[in-house]
Amino acid sequence: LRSTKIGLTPDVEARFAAAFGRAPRFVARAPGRVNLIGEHTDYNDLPVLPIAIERGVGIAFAPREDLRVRFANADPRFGEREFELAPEIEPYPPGDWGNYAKAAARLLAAERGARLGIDAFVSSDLPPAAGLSSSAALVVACGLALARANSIPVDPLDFADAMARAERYVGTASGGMDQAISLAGERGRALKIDFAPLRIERVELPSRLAFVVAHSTVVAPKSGAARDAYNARRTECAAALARVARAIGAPAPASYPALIARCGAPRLLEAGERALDLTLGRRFRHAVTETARVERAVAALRTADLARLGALFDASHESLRADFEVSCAELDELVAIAREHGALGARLTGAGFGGCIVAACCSEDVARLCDGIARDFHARRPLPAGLDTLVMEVHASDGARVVEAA
Ligand code: NG1
Repeated sequence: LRSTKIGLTPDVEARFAAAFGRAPRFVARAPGRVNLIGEHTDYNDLPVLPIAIERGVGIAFAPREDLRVRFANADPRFGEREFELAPEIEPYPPGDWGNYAKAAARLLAAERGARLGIDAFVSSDLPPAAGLSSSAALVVACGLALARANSIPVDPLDFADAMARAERYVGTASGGMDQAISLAGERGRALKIDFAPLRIERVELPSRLAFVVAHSTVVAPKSGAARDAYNARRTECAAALARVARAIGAPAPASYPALIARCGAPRLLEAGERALDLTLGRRFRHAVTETARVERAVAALRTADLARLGALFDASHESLRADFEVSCAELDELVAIAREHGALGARLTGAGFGGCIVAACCSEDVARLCDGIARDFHARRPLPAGLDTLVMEVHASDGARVVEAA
């Protein structure tokens, strides 16, 4: 798959025509992402370090002259959806894929004056609910399609911020990492992303370094049970912040970045230990130590210190397992197997509770690592429905675009 073809089935134009009786005018493409490090930090306004990948969501579309928004989907599990563009849109039942389209449509109607709908055909080569950000790719691609249909200008960071707010319509109190990397990603680079306000720093990836993603076979749908666990982590982090800020007399409004800038990580960790009980203490420790690991990972990439990067991946996984409690037995086993087969380091990526790991390795070790994982992990497990690829190399790729249909 070339990065210019993300998410599109080859016969997309014929299928669009079959669904809507005319030809598509444009194609919007939005990549998924792999977060290299900085997990469960974005909603604390702390930095993350993701790459956009060559897989994503593609939407072939044609503008309409009324408010109707019509969606067909290449995946037969996701049926057709049709609704009207409006500043308030009644959601489908929780878990319905159409809510991601409604999320983007509602925001563009409410905040950017969108008044023209689209006919749209969606296809994706991102495994859903795998921690590779299929949901944000879908929201971003829908948003870009509606923006183009309405001649609404798109500045990547401003639009990322809007799409992050838009996605909360589905009921997940998510941070803004996925939308930002999907819109601003760059080939060959990771982006260090900071929040409030959203800003990016480009980090060149050493040419010897490769990334392999492997699925744990545990599906963790963010619209289902994992949503409550995710939202609970966010609430716990906010409660921990409020208590520590009070204990050290920090001025309101308190934020994680402000506390780290004020005290430095070591003193802040001590304050956390004094002020917090077991669970909140562990959540707080993860947030603060993970932030230090992001900064160190940027330095390791800039100096091409791959062994150091691998050690930081390992430490991140351990913190997510023991302190943040978002791993599971399958993810832990997969991480261990990756290390046995030549990974420099490995960690769960995305929200956790299942989904994928990311392993860092030297380019020449990719095949050995993929084969080892397939043999020692996947060969012993049934394949979850709808997953075509369980282990793959990923490359840092360009962000979302709208182009004229061929
Ligand atoms: P995924 O892996 O897409 O479920 C979620 C959040 C991110 C971030 C990560 C954890 C959404 C759309 N995305 O990612 O903002 O908080 O978890 O680092 O909820």
